[in-house]
Parts: sequence; C-alpha cells; structure tokens
Amino acid sequence: TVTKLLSEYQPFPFDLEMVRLDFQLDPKATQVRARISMRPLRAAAPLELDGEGLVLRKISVDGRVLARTEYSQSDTGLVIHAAALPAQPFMLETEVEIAPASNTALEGLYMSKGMYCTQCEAEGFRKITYYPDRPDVMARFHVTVSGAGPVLLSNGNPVVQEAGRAEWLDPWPKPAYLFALVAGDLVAHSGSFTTMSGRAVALNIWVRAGDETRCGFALEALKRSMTWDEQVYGREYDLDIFNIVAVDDFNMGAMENKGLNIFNSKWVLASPETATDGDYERIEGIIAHEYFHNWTGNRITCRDWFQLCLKEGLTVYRDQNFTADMRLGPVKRIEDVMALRARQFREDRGPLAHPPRPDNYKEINNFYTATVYEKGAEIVGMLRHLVGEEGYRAALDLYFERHDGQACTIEDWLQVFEDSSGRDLRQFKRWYTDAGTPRLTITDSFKNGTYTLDFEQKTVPTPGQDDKPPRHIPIAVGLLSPQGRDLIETTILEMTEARQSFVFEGLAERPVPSILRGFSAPVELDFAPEAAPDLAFLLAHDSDPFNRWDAGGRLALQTVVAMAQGGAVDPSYSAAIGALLKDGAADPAFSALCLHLPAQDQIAQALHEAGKSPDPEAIYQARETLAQALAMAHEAALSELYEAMAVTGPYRPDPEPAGRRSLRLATLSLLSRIDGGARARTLFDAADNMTESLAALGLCVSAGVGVGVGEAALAQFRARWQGDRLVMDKWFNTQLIASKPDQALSRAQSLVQDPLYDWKNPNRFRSLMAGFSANHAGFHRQDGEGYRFYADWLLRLDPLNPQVAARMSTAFETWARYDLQRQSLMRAQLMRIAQTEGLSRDLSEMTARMLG
Ligand code: DPP
Ligand code: ZN
Repeated sequence: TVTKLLSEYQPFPFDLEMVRLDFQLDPKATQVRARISMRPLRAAAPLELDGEGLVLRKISVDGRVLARTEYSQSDTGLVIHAAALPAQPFMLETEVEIAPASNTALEGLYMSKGMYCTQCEAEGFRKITYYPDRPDVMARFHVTVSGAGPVLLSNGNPVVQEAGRAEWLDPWPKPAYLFALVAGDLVAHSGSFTTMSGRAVALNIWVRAGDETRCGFALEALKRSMTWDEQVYGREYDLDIFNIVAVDDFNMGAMENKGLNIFNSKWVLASPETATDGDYERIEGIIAHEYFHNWTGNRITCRDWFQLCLKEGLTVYRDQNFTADMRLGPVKRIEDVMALRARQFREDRGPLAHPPRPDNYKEINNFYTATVYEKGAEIVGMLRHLVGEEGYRAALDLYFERHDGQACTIEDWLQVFEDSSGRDLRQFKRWYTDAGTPRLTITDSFKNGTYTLDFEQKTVPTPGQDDKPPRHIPIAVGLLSPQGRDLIETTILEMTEARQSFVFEGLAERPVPSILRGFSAPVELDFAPEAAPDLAFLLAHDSDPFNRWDAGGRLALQTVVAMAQGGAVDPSYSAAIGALLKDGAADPAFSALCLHLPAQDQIAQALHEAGKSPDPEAIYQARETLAQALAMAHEAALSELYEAMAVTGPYRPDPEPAGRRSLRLATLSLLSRIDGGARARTLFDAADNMTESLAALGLCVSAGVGVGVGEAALAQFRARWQGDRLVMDKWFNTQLIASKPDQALSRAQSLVQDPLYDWKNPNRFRSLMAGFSANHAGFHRQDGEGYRFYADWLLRLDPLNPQVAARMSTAFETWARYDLQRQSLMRAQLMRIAQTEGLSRDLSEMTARMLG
C-alpha cells in the first residue's frame, strides 16, 4: 500500500462545474449514470478518476465513446489519457453498475434493513461512481433517483417529487464526501424553523415506521442548534429543507452530508424508557455537531484529508460550547476533559500518537481519532485564550468572510487569527504539527512578598518525531489565600520557552496556586515535591470548578495508585469526600463527578508513568477496596443523599433532574459495595427510566452477592427489551463492563452465542467488544485468553467491515505499559493479525503502527 504524504499535494487540473447523477436503484444491480461538465485548467493533463468495485458499462467524452486504448483502468480508478481529452470544456459521461446489497463495509451506497443509504466520508464516493474523490474538488450536484421508495432523498432542495422518482438540486458547490442518497420506506417527524433573516426551513427526521415517536427530542435539539449558531456565530442555514435520517447500520456516529444528515439511529432516537440522561446529552451534542458542520466543514471544507482537524476540531469545539450553554458549563467542561484524558492522552502516549494534522497516512479512516477531534478542539480553545473573546469572534468572522466556498488548510485558519489579532502564531502552530502531550513541571518560591512560579515543559518523543521544541502554552492561573480567598483574577500566563518563570508581587503571605484553571491547555502537570499542592484544600476552596474537581481526582488517583502497591486508604482523601458529601451548596452533577473513582485504565497509566508495571488484578482490587472503605466511612451521609436525590414526577432529560440522578447513582454505586446490591435491585424494579434502570442493572451484576441478583436482573431486562435493538446494545455492553474480572471472558464467550448477537451490525459488535475491553482486568487476564478472543473477532470482522475492525483494534494500543509476559501475549496477537493473508489496508496499517 502507498503512503500518502501531505508534502505531495497537487491541485486537481480540472474544474468541475456541474455533476448530474442518475440512480436506478436495485439491490444487486444499481445503475449509476454520471454526467460531469469539466473545464481543463492545465494543458495536456490526464484525467484521474477514483473508482473502486465499479463495473464500467460506458464511458464517453462529449458524446464520443472512448476506445479501450484511450484510458487505463485499475483496482483503484481510471485515467483518461490527455490525448483523448479536448482542450476546451467538455462533458464526461459514465455508466457504472454497483451492488448495494452486498456492500458490508458500509461505505459508499449500501443497504440497511431494506433501506438504501450512503456514507461517503472520507473516500466512499469512489465506490459509487468514477470521480475525483478528493475534498478540494467542489461541484454542484443535480441528482435523480428512481427504482425504490416511496421516500427518495438527496442533498439540496427538491425539484421534482413524483411517485417512484425524485430530483434534487444542491445549489452549493460541495466535495463528493458530502454527497448522500437515501431511499426506502420511511416516515418523517417534521417541524419547521424560521431563520434570522425570516426564511422558513422545513425540518424532517426520517425513521422506520414505529420509531417516529422517539424523534421529538432530536428535532428540538436541532432547532436549538440552529438558533445558537445564529446567535453565537452569526451563521444562518442556507437551504429550504434540512433532512436527518436514522440508520441502524452505520460505522460512525453521524454524517454531515449537505442538507441530508445521516445518523446512526443510536444518536437520534430517544424516549425516557429507552435512553439514558447521557444518551440525551450526546444526542443533543451530535445533532448540534452535524448541523454546525454546515458552516465549518461544508461551506468551508478541507483542502485534503491531512487537514481533517480543520473542520472536526473546530466543530467539536463549537458543539462542546453549545452543550455547555444548554446545560451546566463547568460540568460539561469536566466531562470533556475526562474523555480527552481517557482517549486522547492515552493515544498520545502510545504507538498510535500522531499530530492533530498528520503528514502521512495509508488509510485516512484510521485518522478519525481523539487527537484529530478532541485535541483539535482543545487547540481552538487555546487560540481563544490567546486572542480573547472579541479577538476570537473577529477571527471567526474573517474566516467565514474570507474562505466561504473554499477548501482550506490549517495555514489558512491560523492566518485569519494572525491577521485579525496581529499576533505571531508560528510557534503556536506546533500544536497542529507535533504529536504528544507536553508535561509541565512546576516549582514555586515565596520571598518578601514576591511569589514565583517556575514551569518547565517537556514532550517525550512520539513515533517519527524525536525532536520536540517548546510549545506556546496558555496557562490559566489563580492564587488563593490560605483562607481560600481569590487573591488575583484568573490570569493567562503564556509560556513559550522550555523553562519560564512568572512573578507575582505585593503578596502579604505565601499563596496557594491554582494552575491550569478550566484546563486551559491539553498538558499534564507534575508538581515538584516542595510545590505539591494541598489537594484537599483546593477541593474544598478553589473558586475554579474544574480545578476543584481535578484536585479531588488527583487525590483519588494518588490514593488508589498507592493502594495498588499495597498502601492503605489515605485518610485525608476520605475526609475530603466526607466534606464534599456535606456541602449542600455544591451542584449535584458536580458532586457526582467528584465521587467517580479513577478508571482502571487511568490507574494503569499512572503506575506505568511511575515506573511500575501495572498489575490489572491489583488495580481492580485497590479500586474496589477504596470504594468499599468510602462507603463504610460515609454510609449515613451516602444513604441520606441517595434518598434526598430521588426525582419525583415524570421523567425529564433536563440538566437539573439529570444531575440529581447522577449524584443518586454515584452514591448507589458506593453503597452497593456494602449492601450486596440490595438497593440496586430495589431501584432496578422501581425505575421508570433507562438511566436508573441501566445503572442499577450494572450494579446488580457487579455487586450482586452470589450469581442470583445479577443474573435475575439480566434475564428480566432481556425479556423486556429483546425487541429493541438500541436497548439490547446496552444489555450486551453493561454486563461485560460490570462483570467480575475473572468472569468477563466466559461471559463474553457465551454472549457471542446469543441469537441476538448480530455481529455484522457495528453497534452490536462495538457494544460487546468495547464492553469486554473496558473490563480492564478481564481483558488483560494473565493467560492472554482475553487478547486471543478479541483478536479472533477483529479477524472475523475485518473482511466484512475493515473500518470498524481497525477502529476497535486500538484496545491493544497500550501493550507497552504492561509486564513482559502481557506485552508478548499482546504483541503475539497483533502479529497474528498482521500476518493474516488478505488483511484490509485499514487493519494492517493499525497493527503495523502498534507493533512499531
Ligand atoms: N461524520 C463524522 C463527524 O461528523 C465525520 N465527519 O465527525
Ligand atoms: Zn464532525
């Protein structure tokens, strides 16, 4: 396979004016006729078209059928020789045949439960017709669909809608990856929106009959997104209609096709009985994300796929801020940082580390990563810290004004910030081009009223990048008095050197520093021993909610890391939790986050960084022992809160009741460690909503004394929900996460025999496999059978759906953390995969990178 290089970018030598596509749908033999008007930009350039798995029926230029000698065909495309092409604008016409029913990769045009749908990002359009399938080639599309129905959808506005045939015209030039087509027996949940300039937009959420009662929340979330983008970014929607379609078989979360978003049904459909509070929040966030792409992604797109974070980082940043505005801002920020640390920091520390803007890849589908998305969003947040609120708005206004209708680069993006703010961002750019998470080491001193903070930054080498020059890091800092009062307003310190000191004068006494408030940069903090902060003090007093929470998290991590090496529970941590439980002023959602113990994967990483090899079983035991000790020490306060946080009245997914439920379930989780799962079982029987029902189910499995409690709850849940695919995904997933480590593998082995384990469905495959690998000590069992089981399933899925198999292979990315025996067991599975004949490009690139 070829490695694609950023440095080899060449513009496409033809302009595409109009693309007319005519689809005659058939499961086994869909006919696609394409007529593309082209204008040569360079003399004597050959015309290179991508195409995969297409049966070419006809190819002509200006009506003249090409002779077999006038073009060359390969597995990946077709090249029309320059001599066969006019020097003037011409019309290329092709006819190909494709078989959507046998498309199991779910890329291009495929079928899901009898319905036709498409997924073209990043390079799926080439499986539909011959085309320059690259994001910098933008054209207007006119699409005709027939042969199925009754509902026939494509991008843009409808021009003809008659029985069995529809025509759609998209007036906005777009790259092929934003093309979409849907056909089938669908019903709509509809509404409308009036834009800021008074235009009416028809809104539809298309689903299979029976699901239309679960669309109300998504439709309202869409309207809130449209309003927010007008109010906060001044961006108005630009078509007469906005369609969303829910599809059961989908590789990603959702896709922002112009005017026709296609969603994994998991991220659209919601009812109180079937969706959790977390699902509601994610649905709102993903609806917003895809809608926001209309400007950041569609109107302004990427020049090439190396620039993916240009649209994804910015759009994630926008959806995070939207959710923060709709819900509790500080709580959302904490959740986002938890996810960043769990996924992106993990990626950055391992063999898959890559810059937010990579400079080479073999398979672009492997770069839809936490680094591109979530770290990409953090970089936008840092830019905002550097230029300020007004500077940010000015930069974004200039970005939309200057680049509307273009395919852009990270350089274009940074240029608008430089031009609008006058700042030099050359050093800042390293955040895009360099991989790895910088570590800041902090020391401090106090003398004669002057307090000095010294920072040193270091980034360890990552694959292919040994040299790590210092980055430009915005560090938000506060200073507290020993009584817990803010002494200064939060200040952004800009670090640009490898070592740098910052001085604060005129202080009466030595302050307590609060560093990296709001998590102002995606870095790790190390405190020199003499500068080690009093974490319990910060947890009690910091005025910055993020740092308050983080202090508690650091304290918990220190304690559990010590316990995993034979230490005892730190009484100051237990006392701090006791104080938190009594703090009636704290927001319940915030307190709930403070009660979450560090994840086992995070503990393993911390041990590895301390130079120890993590023992998964000891980590599991330490975490359980800590939870049990907290429950015993604070049983009365926890029980009281458990009762007090009960929500009465009909279920609402709003932040206030959701926050109460999250605190209630956090207390239940601790209490289950000492009541044998009794309270969880009672709640499981009483719950009228999926949030409590599912959490209680997990606790019955993990805490249930004997097998009875857990197995009975699982059987009852399955009997009730076996007809509901989304809820059954939760059933598969939750029991694997909650299993005792020594039972996880046998449970997974029996679940793959379950008739409802439809492994070809990506959601079902992921719910089982991700549930198993999230059972840290179960996946990492000493005999390596967990690794073998997991690898067997990756190999089974790969020939059908390489994209999902490759994505799931990241369960092995942490192999280097563990003891030599586990390392060799994991590497043996990676090698077995890598040596499999006929392995996909996707999975072979991933295993090669992980093996190093
Ligand atoms: N559909 C994916 C997303 O929205 C890829 N663009 O992030
Ligand atoms: Zn996106």
